[in-house]
Amino acid sequence: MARHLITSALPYINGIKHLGNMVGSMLPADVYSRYLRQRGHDVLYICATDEHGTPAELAAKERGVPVAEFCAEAHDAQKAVYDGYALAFDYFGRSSSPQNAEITQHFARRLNDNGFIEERAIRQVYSPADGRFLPDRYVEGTCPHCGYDKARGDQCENCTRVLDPTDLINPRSAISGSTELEVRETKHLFLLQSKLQNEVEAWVARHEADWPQLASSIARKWLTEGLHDRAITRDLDWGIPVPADTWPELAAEGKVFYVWFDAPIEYIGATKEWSDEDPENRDWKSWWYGPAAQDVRYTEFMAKDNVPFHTVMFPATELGVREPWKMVDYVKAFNWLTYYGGKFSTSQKRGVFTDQALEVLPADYWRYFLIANAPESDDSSFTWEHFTATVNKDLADTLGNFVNRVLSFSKKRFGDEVPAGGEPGEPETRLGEEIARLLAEYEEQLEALQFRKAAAALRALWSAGNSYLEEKAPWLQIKTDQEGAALTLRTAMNLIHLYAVVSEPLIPAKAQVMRAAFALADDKATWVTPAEAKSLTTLAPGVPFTVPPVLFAKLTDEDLETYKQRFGGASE
Ligand code: B3M
Ligand code: ZN
Repeated sequence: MARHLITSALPYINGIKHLGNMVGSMLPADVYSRYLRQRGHDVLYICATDEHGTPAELAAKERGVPVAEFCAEAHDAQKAVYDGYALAFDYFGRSSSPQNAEITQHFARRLNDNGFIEERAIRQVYSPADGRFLPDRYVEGTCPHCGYDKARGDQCENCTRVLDPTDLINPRSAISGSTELEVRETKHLFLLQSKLQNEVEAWVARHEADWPQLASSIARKWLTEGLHDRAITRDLDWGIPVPADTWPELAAEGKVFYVWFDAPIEYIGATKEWSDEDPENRDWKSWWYGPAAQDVRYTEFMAKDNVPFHTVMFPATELGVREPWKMVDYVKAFNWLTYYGGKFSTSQKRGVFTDQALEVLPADYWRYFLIANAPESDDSSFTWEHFTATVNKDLADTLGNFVNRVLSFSKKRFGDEVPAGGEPGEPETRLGEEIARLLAEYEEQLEALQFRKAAAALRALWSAGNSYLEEKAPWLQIKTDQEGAALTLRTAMNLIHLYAVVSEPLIPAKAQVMRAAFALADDKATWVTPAEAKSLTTLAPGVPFTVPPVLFAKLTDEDLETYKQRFGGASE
């Protein structure tokens, strides 16, 4: 039993996310957390909304509500969607919490004490047309590295390089589009990352061998470019204030910390939010600080554009604080999920948003499809054709049909209890060995955080049941050999119970339905041992069962057409 701290990149507050967003962060983190919990590990899965920064401010302005009110509502709206997907966070916090403010200010003071923060007068982009200083991401232009013409002043989405607004070619205001930009002088705090370059490099070198190639290559690229000192404050009304005890002048001017400075700290902040709800039983520091946190294994989930911040910038902050804060052990990074090969786009209404997807079908359909097609080694494309075909083949035919066929046939012939039947023979031994082998493969892939391969192994487990059933054909067997047919059905029911347990990380709701089909006293999804997988006799004769409704609906050509009409398909 180990202690696992798991975080997924914090979804930004301004709006409901699309499916691509969820498959690259929260969903795999949830699958991994559920798996580890079932194996008996001590798991803490933390996430939160990332609430500071300009987009929140602007979204609130657009809605005509105070930004704090906007964020509170938007947080609840996002949380409701994630509940809809059964994302089992231990805590889903808010980066605007007092806990985060306290820890962020503490980090800044410590960085300052250690000589890693400096106050500098800078010349910043000011837009007279908008009447304000433009934060980095509100300056747009052409990327000097790759030529992408919609690069933002903080980062180029196309080549993932971190930028400064003044790097951009042909800069313009992203708010008004105005190109009449001025540069004015103002004071900000700078994090002297250049002083931490060697330490970060040494830290990455100690860890990158374990990381997936996607994470280590991005970290390396960033380190090769060299760590630059970065402004960590902004001129905004909304954010964590610069502490007045340390920087009275900047505090008086109303400077706040840059959203990317406080967002990763919210992983800690949200853990404290969790702990503060039940301080007698929860100890946030034991997950994050000092010797108590030494046995914690910390895994972060994120899409590739977030990798530089997690492998280089946040580690630089943590190192510079010079306190024993827990640093990440494993960075699981994802490529993009595309929509028919193109970008998911909010503004162009292309693609599927997480709330809309739930209007179409229940969460487990999505969870399974997305994990089975997670953009791990490469980008992966969502199409409705692929989605409906996968649902029909894997979920409706291979799993759902098996469950229903076995249970309804047995009920018809042998009544409401698991039948006894004769002693297991050669086919059962062969099946047991196959199941044990596939289960080991599934466990290995989950432990290696290889989600597509894990889904493939799970599918193979379901298929093995189908092959066994075809081979034994109890519907023929029963004509000549009642005992034999009963054995086949009892074995198949044991498979259903095993599926109910091991499918839980991917399809928790349907797994629960499968488990509940059997009237077991102890309905816990405790993981299956290799011996149980091999013997397939955990479910004893005489256990009452019921036949659940069809687990997964088969999708028709009309369904497919409806989805494409509603969301746009290949030709759009
Ligand atoms: N909120 C993701 C984004 O908005 C960002 C992740 C923060 S993780 C600390 O692109
Ligand atoms: Zn670029």
